[in-house]
Amino acid sequence: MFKKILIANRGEIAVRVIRACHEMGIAAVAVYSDVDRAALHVRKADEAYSIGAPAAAESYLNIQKILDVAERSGADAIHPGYGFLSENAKFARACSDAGVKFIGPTAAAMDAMGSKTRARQAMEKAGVPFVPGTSRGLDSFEQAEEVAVRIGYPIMLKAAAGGGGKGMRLVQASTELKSALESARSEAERAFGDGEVYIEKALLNPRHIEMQVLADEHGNTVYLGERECSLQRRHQKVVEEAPSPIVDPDMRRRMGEIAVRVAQAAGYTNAGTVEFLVDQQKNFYFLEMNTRLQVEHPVTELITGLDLVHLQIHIANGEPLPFQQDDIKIRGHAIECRIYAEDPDNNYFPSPGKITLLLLPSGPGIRRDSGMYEGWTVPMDYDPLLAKLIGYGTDRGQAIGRLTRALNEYFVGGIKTNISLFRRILNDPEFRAAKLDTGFLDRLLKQKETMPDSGNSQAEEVAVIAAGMFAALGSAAAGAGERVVNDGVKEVASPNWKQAARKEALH
Ligand code: MV4
Repeated sequence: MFKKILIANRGEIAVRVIRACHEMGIAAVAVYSDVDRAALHVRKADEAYSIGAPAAAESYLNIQKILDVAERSGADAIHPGYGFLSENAKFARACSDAGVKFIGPTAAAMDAMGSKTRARQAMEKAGVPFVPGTSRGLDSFEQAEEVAVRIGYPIMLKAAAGGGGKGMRLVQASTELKSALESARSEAERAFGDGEVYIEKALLNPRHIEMQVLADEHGNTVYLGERECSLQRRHQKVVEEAPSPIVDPDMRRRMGEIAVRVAQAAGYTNAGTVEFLVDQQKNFYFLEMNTRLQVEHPVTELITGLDLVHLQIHIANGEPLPFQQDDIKIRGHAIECRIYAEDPDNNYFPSPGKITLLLLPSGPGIRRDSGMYEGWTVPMDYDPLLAKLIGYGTDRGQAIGRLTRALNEYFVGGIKTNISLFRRILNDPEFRAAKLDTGFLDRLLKQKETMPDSGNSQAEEVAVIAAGMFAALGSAAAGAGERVVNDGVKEVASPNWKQAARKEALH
C-alpha cells in the first residue's frame, strides 16, 4: 500500500481525501497557494508545501510544481480531487512518467471521454443509447441545416470539447441556426481552443441523472446507483440526491448496465460517473462521462455504505474490487446541499471574506464535508464552494426533515452564503413532491420570495417586528460578536451566539 499520498487540490475535497488517508494509515501531503497558507487542508495534512501565486495556472494547475512536491516529499501517489488537474490526461501521463501513481483512470481513458464527438462514436459502437444527432463535428452551415431538418427542431449545438454549458446553443428554428452556429463556434474556440461543434436533438426540461461506476484494474466494473442532479443554476449543481425519486429498481438496473458498458468501452478504471439526460417518458440517453470523483459522491456513499475514496486508493494500489454487483445494496435516501460563499440578495454573486462566527449543525443523519473554519478568510481566487451539508434518512421525507433541521442550526457569520436558498428549495411543494427537472431552480428563483406562513397583510407586521429586533440586537448582531483581545487578535465572545442565531432566524 502507498505510504504517502499528495493531494493536488484544496478546500473541502482535499480535507475529505486527507481523512481517508489517515483512516488507512497513509501520510497526507498538502499543497497550497499563497492565499491558502492558513487553509483547513493545510492544517489537517501531515506535510504541506507552497506552490506559489494564487492564480490556479501558477499553483493548483501547475503540473511541474506539483510533481516537484511529489518528489521532494517522497509521495508515491497523487489524488487530484475534482476540478483543477483531475481530468487532465497530460497530468495523468506526467504522473505515470514520473513513477507516481495517479489515483484515477488512465490518460488513455480520459482522452477517450475528453471529446464528446469521440465519446459518441465509441458509444455508438458499444450500443449505448444517446440523443439523436451527429457524432462528428459540423463542416459547414449547409450540413448543419440538413441535419437539423432531418432530426427536427428544436436542436442543441454543442462544443465537442465542451462542458458546463460553454459553446452550447439551443436553436428553436432554422432562422436562428446560422448565428447560433457562429457564436457557438467562436465561444468554443475561445474557451477550449477548439471550435468543433456538433448537433443533438434538444430534449425539453430533461432530468439530469448520473450513474456512479467503479472499475478495478482486473476488468471488474460495477455500478453504485444513480444520483438525481437536476437542480442546477447556470450549469452549477446546487442540490443532489440519491436515489433518484423517479428511478425504480428495473430502470436502475438498465441504466447501471449501460453505464458499465460505457466504462468498459472506454477501458475505464477507478471511480467515474456516466451522465444521462432523461426525458418526460423516462427514456434515458448517454450524455458524457466524468472521469473523476465528483463533488456529490457523498450521497452515493450514504446509500451504499461504501467509502469511495478508500476504494479509489485500493483500486489504484492494484487490488481487485472486494465485492460484486449483487453485493451492492441501496438503503435509505440522501440529499446534499452545496454551501457557496455567495450573496442571495445580489444575484448569487461570490462573497469572499472573513468568517467571524461559525455555528455547526450535527445530529442524526447529518454529514458535513467542509473546508472552512471560524476565523478563516475565504479567498476570492477559487470556486466559492465552502462546504457540503448532507442529510440521510430511511426515506426521502426523513432526509428532508433532518436536512431542514440541520440548515436551521447552521450559521456562517461575516460572509454571505446561499444557505437560505436551501430552506426555500426544501420547503417547496414541487420539490417535496419530487417534481424535479433542469428548469426547476430557474422557475423557483423567478418567483418572488414570499414570507413563509403569510402571503397576506401579516407580512407588513412581521417586517416591522423584524426591524425592531435588528435595532435591539444592535452592534453585536452587525459584528457577529467579535471582540478584540490582546495582540489585536479577535476572539468571539461566547454569549453572542444567541444573538447571532436570532439574527439569522430572522432571515
Ligand atoms: C442537453 C439538453 C437538452 N437536450 N442536450 C447542459 C450542460 C451539458 N452538460 C448538457 N446540457 C444540456 N444538454 C440535449 N440534447 C439540456 C441541457 C441542459 C442541462 C442539462 C443538465 C442539467 C442542467 C441543464 C440546464 C440546461 C440545459
